[in-house]
Amino acid sequence: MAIDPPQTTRPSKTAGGGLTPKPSGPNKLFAQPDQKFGDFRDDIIRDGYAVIKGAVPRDRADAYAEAMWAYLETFKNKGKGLGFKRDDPSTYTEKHLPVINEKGMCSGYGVNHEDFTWGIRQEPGVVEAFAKVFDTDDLIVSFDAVNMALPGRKDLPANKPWPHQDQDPAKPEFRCLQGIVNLLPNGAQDGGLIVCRGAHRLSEQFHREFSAFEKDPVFRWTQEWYGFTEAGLQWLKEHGGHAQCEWVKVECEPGDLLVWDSRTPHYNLSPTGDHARFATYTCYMPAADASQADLERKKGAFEQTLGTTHWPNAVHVRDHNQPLKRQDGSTCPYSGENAPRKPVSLAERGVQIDGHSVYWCGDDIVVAGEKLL
Ligand SMILES: O=C(O)CCC(=O)C(=O)O
Ligand SMILES: [Fe+2]
Repeated sequence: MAIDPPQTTRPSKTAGGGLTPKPSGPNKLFAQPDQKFGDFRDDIIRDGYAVIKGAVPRDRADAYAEAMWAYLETFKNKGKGLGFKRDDPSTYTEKHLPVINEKGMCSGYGVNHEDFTWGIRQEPGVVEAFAKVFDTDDLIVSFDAVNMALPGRKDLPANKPWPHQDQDPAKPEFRCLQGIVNLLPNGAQDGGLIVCRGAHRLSEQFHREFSAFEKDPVFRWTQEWYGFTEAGLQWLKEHGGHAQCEWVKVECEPGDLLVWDSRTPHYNLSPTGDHARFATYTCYMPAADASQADLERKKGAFEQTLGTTHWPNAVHVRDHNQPLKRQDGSTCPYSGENAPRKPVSLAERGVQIDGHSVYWCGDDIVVAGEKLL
């Protein structure tokens, strides 16, 4: 089923022809002590995460999920696909699918630029949540992966807990809010996000008093990540007060937006029942916080339809020369195909969504009077 993109208009240009993004205002989350908002932001401050119910209307969430099933069924092969059929669990194997890792993540193949990922990025209820958290209307958005964790996959290694934070321990302040738009019913057996409630508030102390002296830390492939060892988890247990640092499986419905402070320890689980987990990772940050180098990388990712991680300023862009490997050691036959099925039809560098400007990449963005690209 075709999903019409949400209504958008172009952001207005300044007299100089550029777009000047508004930086975060005084009500950015964690900018002041004792903030009270009376909405999901209070949950983030207290717990490190929140669920925004129905951020995407149910009928649209269902249409995005349907688009993802159809994507798998017709994958890259002019409608014929690799033989995956949603109603036939015997086809839930790597031979019939794009490469999806044991965590359910699929990146590459241009999936980050398919119509459903772009549609979700433009959902007003999703954008609105991030605009509130950062107290600015001017945002940039990530080109992050999708999660298509199918039940009963025996051809993948077990998805063991991988508790981590997604930001550099040396930068202890609130910097990033991560987001997941959930698209299928997601109960106790359906896999999904597990968070350590309230532990974002202990993060600075943890790194100062514990991780700084760790002898055998978990390997970090990027500075913007930290993995917890058993000893680190024990520290959290001992230092969390009542109902703090309890590990919680976030249950949610199609269309719910899950957000968490990147300092909140978290991981995901795979489905153990009969149902798939479908979700997209979607994350925004103030455009004014991006540097010129960030925007150039982001522009490159946009033009080559490559994926990023959750960082909207394109801290990491997927290397398109890196082959997508199956478990049997072979390379997926579609590994190098980075083009989405349809070219991304965003002629402009940004759009206005319910009064908020979301920039895809940096062409017209001006920061402090200087045109960046
Ligand atoms: O899939 C999830 O629920 C979380 C994955 C994760 O760790 C992340 O997106 O940073
Ligand atoms: Fe993460």
